[in-house]
Amino acid sequence: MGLTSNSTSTNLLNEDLEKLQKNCDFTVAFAGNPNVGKSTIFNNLTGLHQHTGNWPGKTVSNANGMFKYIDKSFLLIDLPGTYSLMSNSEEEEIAKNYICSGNPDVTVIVVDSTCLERNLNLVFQIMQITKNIIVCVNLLDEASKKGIDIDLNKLEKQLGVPVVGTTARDESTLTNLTKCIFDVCTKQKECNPNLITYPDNEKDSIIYSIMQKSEEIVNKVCTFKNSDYNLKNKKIDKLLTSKSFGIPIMLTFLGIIFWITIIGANYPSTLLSNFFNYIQNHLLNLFSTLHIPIFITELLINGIYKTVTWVVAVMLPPMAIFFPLFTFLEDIGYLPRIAFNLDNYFKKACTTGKQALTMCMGFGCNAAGVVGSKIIDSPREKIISMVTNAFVPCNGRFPLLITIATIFIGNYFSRFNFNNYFYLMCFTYCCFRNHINTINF
Ligand SMILES: Nc1nc2c(ncn2[C@@H]2O[C@H](COP(=O)(O)OP(=O)(O)OP(=O)(O)O)[C@@H](O)[C@H]2O)c(=O)[nH]1
Ligand SMILES: [Mg+2]
Repeated sequence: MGLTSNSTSTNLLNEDLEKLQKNCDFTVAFAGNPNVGKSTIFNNLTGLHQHTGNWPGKTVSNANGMFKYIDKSFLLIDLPGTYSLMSNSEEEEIAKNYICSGNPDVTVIVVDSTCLERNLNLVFQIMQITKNIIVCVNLLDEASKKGIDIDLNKLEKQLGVPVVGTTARDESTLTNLTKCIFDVCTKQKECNPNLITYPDNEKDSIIYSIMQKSEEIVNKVCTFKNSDYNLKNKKIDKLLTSKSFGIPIMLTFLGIIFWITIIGANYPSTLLSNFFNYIQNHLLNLFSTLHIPIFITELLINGIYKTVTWVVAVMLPPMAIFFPLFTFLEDIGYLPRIAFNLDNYFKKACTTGKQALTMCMGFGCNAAGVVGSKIIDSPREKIISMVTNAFVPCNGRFPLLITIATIFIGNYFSRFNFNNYFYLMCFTYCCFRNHINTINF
C-alpha cells in the first residue's frame, strides 16, 4: 500500500502520453518556477531519474512517470520550470501549452518557500486556467535555516486550494502530498481558488494586481525572524560574480577540480592497470598451456583485452573523480555564477554564457556536454554549443591529445634541434607520466 519501490515504474519516459493516460486513473502535472524541486519530487514519487541540480532550466521537456497510491494509479508529468504563462523560452512554451491544454486532473504547483512572493505570481496565473490545484510549498528546510516561518493553514485559506509543505530531499515528507493528490483526484477534497478580480483587461494591470495580491498574502502568512536573512547569500553572490574577483575565483575552483582529477586519477589508474596486467599474464599462461594458436591469442589478449582494459584504466578513474566534483559545484549553486561571469566573453564569440556550463560538463564527457546543450534557449546558440562542445578535451581524449601533440610538435622541433625535441618529450613525460606511462601495457 502507498509509496513503495514496487508501486513505481521506471521505464515510462518517452512513451505515448495518451496511451499512458488511458492506463492510469488520474493525471497529475507538476508545474512551478525553475529550480524549486519539481523533478526531485517527481523522482521520489516515480523512482525515475530526471536530472536535478541547483540551477534553473534543467528540465526542458515534459517527462512522464507513474506511481500508485492505495488502489489508484497516477500518471505524473514533470514540466519544465516557468516564471509565468507569458512564455519567453522554448521550455516555458512547453510548460504553458501543457498547463493550458493538457487537461490534467490536478496541477501541483511547487513553490519555493524562501521566495514565496515571486512564486505566487505563477499560482495566480494558473488559477485562471484550472480549478484543480494543489500548492506544494517546498524547500521548507531552507526556509527554516533562514528563519522564515510560513503558516500553511492560513495560506490555504488565502488561496482557497489545498496547500502542502514538503522538503523534497526527504522522501518521508512527501506522504502528505501523495495523500492530498489522492483526495483531490477522488473529490474528497475541494478546490475553490480565490481568483483575483482585475480592474480591466490590460496586461500591465493584471500583472500589477497579481503582484499586489502576492505581496499581501506573504505579509499575512510569513514571519521573518531575521529581516536581513538573505544578506550573507547576497554578499557571497556579489563576490563570486564581481568584476575583479569573479574570474580568478572561477579559475581557482576549476583549477583545483582539474588538479584533483588529474593527480587523483593516477592512483586508481595505476592500481587498475596493475590488476589488468596481472590478469593478462595469467591469461597468456593459460592460452599457452592450452596450445591456442598464436593469432587467436594476439587477437583476444593483445588486441581486444589490452584495448578495453587500457580504456577502462585510463578513462574510468578521472570520470569517477570529475563527475562527483562537478556535481558538488552544481549542488552548491556555483554553475549559474560561472555562466554569468563568462556571458560577456561568450557573447563576443556570438554565443551565450550558458555554454560555459555545457563546456564544463564536456571536460568530463563530451557526450554529456553535447546532450546538455539542450538547456540553451536559442536554436542558433544551441547548435553552436553542440558543434563546439566536441572540441573540449574530455577525460578520455586528454591522453590521446597529448600523445598526438607530442608527435607533431616533436617532429617540428626535431627538424631544428634534437635537444628541444628531447626536452619537450621529457616535459610531457614528467607532466603526465603517472597518467600514461605508469600504465605498463
Ligand atoms: N535543501 C533542499 N534542496 C532541495 C529541495 N528540493 C529540491 N532541492 C534541490 O534543489 C535543486 C533543484 O531541484 P530540481 O528538482 O532540479 O528543481 P526543478 O524545479 O525540477 O528545476 P527545473 O527543472 O530547472 O525547473 C536540486 O539541487 C535539489 O536537490 C528541498 O526540499 N530542500
Ligand atoms: Mg526539473
